[in-house]
Formats: sequence, C-alpha cells, structure tokens
Amino acid sequence: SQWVVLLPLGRRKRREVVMGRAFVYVVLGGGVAAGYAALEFVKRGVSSGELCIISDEPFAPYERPALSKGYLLPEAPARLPSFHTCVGAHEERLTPKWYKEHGIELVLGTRVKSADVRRKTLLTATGETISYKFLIIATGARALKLEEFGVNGSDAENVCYLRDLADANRIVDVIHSSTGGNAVIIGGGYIGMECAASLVISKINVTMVFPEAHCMPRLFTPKIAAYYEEYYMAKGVTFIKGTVLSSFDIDFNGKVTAVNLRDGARLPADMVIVGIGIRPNTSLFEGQLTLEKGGIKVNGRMQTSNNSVYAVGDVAAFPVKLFGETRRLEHVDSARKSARHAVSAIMEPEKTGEFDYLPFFYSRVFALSWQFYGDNAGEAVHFGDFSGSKFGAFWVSKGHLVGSFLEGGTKEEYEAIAKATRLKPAIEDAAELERLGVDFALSV
Ligand code: FAD
Ligand code: NAD
Ligand code: ISD
Repeated sequence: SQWVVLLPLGRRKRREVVMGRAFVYVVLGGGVAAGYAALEFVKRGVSSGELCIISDEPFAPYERPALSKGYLLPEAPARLPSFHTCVGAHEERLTPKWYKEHGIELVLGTRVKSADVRRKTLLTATGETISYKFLIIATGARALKLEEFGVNGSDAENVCYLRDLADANRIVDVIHSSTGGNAVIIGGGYIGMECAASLVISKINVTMVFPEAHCMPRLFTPKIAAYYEEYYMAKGVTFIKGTVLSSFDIDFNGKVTAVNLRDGARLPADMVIVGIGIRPNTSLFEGQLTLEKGGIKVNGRMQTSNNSVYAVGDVAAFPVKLFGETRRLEHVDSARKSARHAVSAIMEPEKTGEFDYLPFFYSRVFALSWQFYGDNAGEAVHFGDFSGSKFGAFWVSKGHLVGSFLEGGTKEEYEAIAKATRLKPAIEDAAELERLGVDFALSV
C-alpha cells in the first residue's frame, strides 16, 4: 500500500511530505538469496502486492557464480537474461516479467541508506520510506579493497574487482584491450583461481600473487593445492607465493603498467584483478541487531535478535547443527537454502524446524570440477590418483568423518560423499579410508 506522512523536520519544525510504501514482506538486497526467497514466497502462496525486493543493482536477481565463469569467456559468454535465479538450482528462471506477473515489487537501482528496526522502516537513497511487517536482510558482501591493506591504486582504469555484473562488464572490457598481454591476479582464493582460468582461455598471460604457501588456503590441503597449481602452470600460469604487492606503477593515463611486490620483484601488467576476500554488508544494522563472526547473528529459523527481521546468505551467521557452532558461509548453496528456510519460517512457522545445513562448496574451471561437503577440520586423509583426474580427501576429527572433497567425481559419487559427510561415520582406520577412497562413501 502507499502512504504519505507529514514529518516535523529540523528546528523550525517545517512539515514535509514524504512518500512511502508499506509491504508485508521486504527483502533488502537483490542477489542470489533474494531470488530464491522470491521463488519460495510464491511457492508458499504470497499474495500480489505483499512482497518487495530492494536492490542497488539495476538487474533482477541473478546467479552470481556465472560472473567468474561463463560471463568472462571469449566464446558464447553467459549473458542476462540466461542466468537469472533460479536456474543455478535447476529451477524456474525468474525474469523481471515473472516478478511482475506475481505482483512482486522489484525496486531496482535503489540503495537503502538507513534502517530502523524499531519502527520497521527502510529509507532509500531516493528519499522513499519503505515499511515492512517482516524484513529479510540479504545484503551479501562487498569485495575488500587494496586500500584496506595500505596499497593505493584501486581506482586505476585497469585494476578490477569482481562482485557484481558491473564489475564483470568492466573486466570483459579490460580483457578485450589486454589480449596477448599480461595480467597480474592478486589473491589465491576463489576469485583468483576462477578468473585466472578465464583469462588464460582469453589468451592473456597470467601471474598469480598471494601471501600464503599455496592457493585456496582456506580449504585446500598443500597436496590438493599442488595438483591445481601444477595444472594451472601447465596452462601457462605463473605463481608467486609468500609475498604481497607493495605498489603499482601508474602511467599518465591512469593505467597500471606494473605491479611491485614486497619482495622487490616488478611485474609488467596490462591488467590487474584483485580478489582478496570480502566483508559482509552489515553496516545498516550495526548497533540495532546482534552481530557475530562478522555477520548478522540468526537462530535456526534465520531470525535475528529482532523478531521481525531475518538474515540470509553471505551476511548471516547461523548455527550449523552438524558442527554445533555458528558459522558464516560465503557460498551460493548456503544463500539459496538459507533464503528458502527463512521464507518457510516466516510463512509457515509451525511447520518449520531448525535449519539443518550441510555446507557445500564447489568450483569448475578448465576441465576441472570439484565439490566439498562439511568441515575441513581435523586430519586430512587423501585418496585417489593425484597424477590422474580423480582424487580427493576426507577430513577426520575426533574419530569421525566431518568433511569430504572430490575432484572429477560422478553425480553418484558426489551424492555419496555428501550423504556420508552428513552421517559423520566413525573412522577407526585411516589407512583403510585412504585405500577405499570414494568407495568408502559409496558403502556408507
Ligand atoms: P549477493 O548475491 O551478493 O546479493 C546481495 C545484494 O544486495 C546485491 O545485489 C547488492 O547489490 C545488494 N545490496 C547490498 N546492500 C544494499 C543496500 N544497502 N541497498 C540495496 N541493495 C543492497 N559461491 C559458490 O558456492 N560457488 C561459486 O561458484 C561461486 N561463484 C562466485 C563468483 C563470484 C564472482 C562471486 C562474487 C561470488 C561467487 N560465489 C560462489 C559466492 C556466491 O555468489 C555468494 O555466496 C552469494 O551470491 C551470496 O548471496 P547473497 O544473496 O547473500 O548476496
Ligand atoms: P577468498 O577468501 O576465497 O580468498 C582471498 C585470498 O586473498 C586469500 O586466499 C589470499 O590468497 C588473498 N589475500 C589475502 N590478503 C591478501 C593481501 N594482502 N595481498 C594479496 N592477497 C591477499 O576471497 P575471494 O577469492 O576474493 O572471493 C570473494 C568471495 O567470492 C568469497 O566469499 C568466495 O567464497 C566467493 N566466491 C566463491 C566461489 C566459489 O565458491 N566457487 C567463486 C568465486 C567467488
Ligand atoms: O550455480 C551456478 C553456477 O556455478 C553457475 O555458473 O549458477 C551458474 C550457472 O549454472 C547459471 O547459468
């Protein structure tokens, strides 16, 4: 519904007309979680005019994972509308027309600049006040900037980050002007590894620089990392490990021409991609909601410290029942499922239990494809053929299987490691687990 309020403003108590709208449900943020929340609201019978999604991006929710994979490829690149949510989970593709047909208000290209959880209102940068009965916070995260590590140059024309479609379009332009040239990738995490593959395919010479001893340090063991690094090196990628950049050489046109490293090396560069981690977008709610692990703390119903407010996706720190502790996960499966769970908890509270989530991460680059389930805690037991194309690892903690990684598996094998990880079977003989490998999971 629409409403108009007369507000006393300033010392002279001027009265001003403020336009506003009221909805039963508001999703703040229009990314992956918002798209899956919308689908779940419709499945559970939301009425026309009850739901509003507010996003500062000018697009209806889309599958963000496509941006570091298909979107950057030189041949038949992925483009909207092909990857609107919810195609990533093999569900309906929700185009802007779909939202319209279901009476869902998409407020796009609009930033929310403040929130008042006591009054149940959001104030947009366009001056509109949007009120809600239930709010789902799905603001995701922002890319960390080099400046936060004391290095300037993020605003150079050919220095790129990757969080949203605008960033991806910029990378595509810079790739086009760098063909045959040199790229330096700062960071050895997901963005670094996936972008490196896309750049190699686009015929750009890639050097990756990161401070740790191996790539993907948050998840991979040294042995797993060595496999991927060797594969990448065979594709022409150079790894410079154990150091960080100290400065850029920038020309008169505002373009980086070289990257200087703390160890004294100087790398000529036609383009730079920075992937050095993220920070959840919590700032609107700091001082209003309880935070934990850098995110907004929620219970097993995705409900924050305020009963009317839920949080999902990258921004939510939720109890992972399987581990008995609160975690904040930065992956798409978690965003999709936490969003659906929140909607279920709001619309059918009596039928909704605690979120019981098995963490799932994956990546696909070149001809490689891996999946990981659970927790990489305890001791890693590697299995399979590390000189071939199918291998993996199980993590064993306190005598139980808690995590599983598999490269090159079949659908059946991935399902088996997921099931086995959820069951947390007791492991008495690590040597036997190593010998059986994926067959262990298939036998559980
Ligand atoms: P997001 O999808 O980031 O959506 C948040 C939305 O909120 C954005 O649209 C943002 O603009 C908007 N917003 C924020 N603040 C405001 C505000 N104040 N006002 C209005 N709007 C606001 N995970 C995987 O598991 N596998 C992958 O292969 C994978 N690939 C990825 C590739 C890339 C390039 C990136 C960046 C991430 C990838 N991820 C992947 C992670 C995954 O995409 C995220 O976990 C997921 O997008 C989180 O969903 P979300 O809805 O919480 O946040
Ligand atoms: P990340 O946390 O995966 O990796 C960050 C990397 O930055 C570290 O591995 C480290 O090598 C590097 N680093 C840290 N400080 C540095 C410094 N001072 N100088 C140089 N390097 C430094 O984060 P990301 O790669 O930026 O990815 C961003 C987000 O996108 C994450 O949430 C990630 O989960 C998500 N993402 C996920 C996937 C996937 O799941 N397949 C793919 C792409 C992006
Ligand atoms: O989940 C995903 C993923 O990894 C992608 O690349 O969604 C996208 C595409 O499958 C959607 O086009």
